[in-house]
Amino acid sequence: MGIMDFKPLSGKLGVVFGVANKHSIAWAIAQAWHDAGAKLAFTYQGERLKENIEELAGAFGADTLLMPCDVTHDEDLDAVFARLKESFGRLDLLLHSVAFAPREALEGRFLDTSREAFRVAHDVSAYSLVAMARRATPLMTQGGSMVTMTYYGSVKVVPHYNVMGVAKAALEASVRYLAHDLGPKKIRVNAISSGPMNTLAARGISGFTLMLKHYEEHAPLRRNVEPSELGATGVFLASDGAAAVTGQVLYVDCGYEVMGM
Ligand code: 0WE
Repeated sequence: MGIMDFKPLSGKLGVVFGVANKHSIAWAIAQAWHDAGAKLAFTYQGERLKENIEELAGAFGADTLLMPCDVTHDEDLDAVFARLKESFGRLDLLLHSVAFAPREALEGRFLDTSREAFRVAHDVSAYSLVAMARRATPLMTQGGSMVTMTYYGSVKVVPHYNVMGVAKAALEASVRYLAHDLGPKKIRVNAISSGPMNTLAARGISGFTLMLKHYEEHAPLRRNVEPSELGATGVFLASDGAAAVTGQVLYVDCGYEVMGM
């Protein structure tokens, strides 16, 4: 038996929110969960992204459950978890890898954030975890693991991250409160704080290439994070190896977060 035959998530049933294309962090973690033996269902946001996900998830078998879901619509979330109950009967893993703030809110001053941009950023990027967790809980009858993605801009000022930083702070606090509520049910809730990644969400952010270069020069490991490394951390958090880990923000950033200058 080879080392790759070790399947820490064998028999686990999971749902993944946030795959847009092959560069998505959600896709990196989904592949790692799949390789570790999990059976996965996926949601996609809008018809625009349906073809992408069909092509990607098709590799996991033609019967892979794919469901449309706008995380700001309660009816969409209700339908997703109803179908998960029908198809899987139970749920063990949930990946939340969803964020959005209106473009203009990520460009100028935080001071100028509109009420609507603030609301949308928090609804999509933070409340959606709570909305998913509440619906997933009754399906996690044997305990479970929920994982979300965050970024250091929640803790320190990263110029232009603006309202997303405030929304990620709300997300990280939500992780702690959910961990408290769900611990008695053996459901763990954690966040991965990733270094910057070259994904669709990062594309077009002015100065993003410079930001990758900055991390490469200043992170203790002197490089950027690989998608497969987020995958491996996702497998750890989902596995029994992390059975005593909940409510945490785990930095997977090549050590950048420890630096004071
Ligand atoms: O969380 C993020 C980005 C999430 C994101 C990206 C976009 C781009 C397109 C949320 N909303 C939008 N809205 C859009 O219209 N990251 C951690 C990546 C990121 O984004 C930044 C960063 C980093 C790092 C924006 C400004 C400064 C740094």
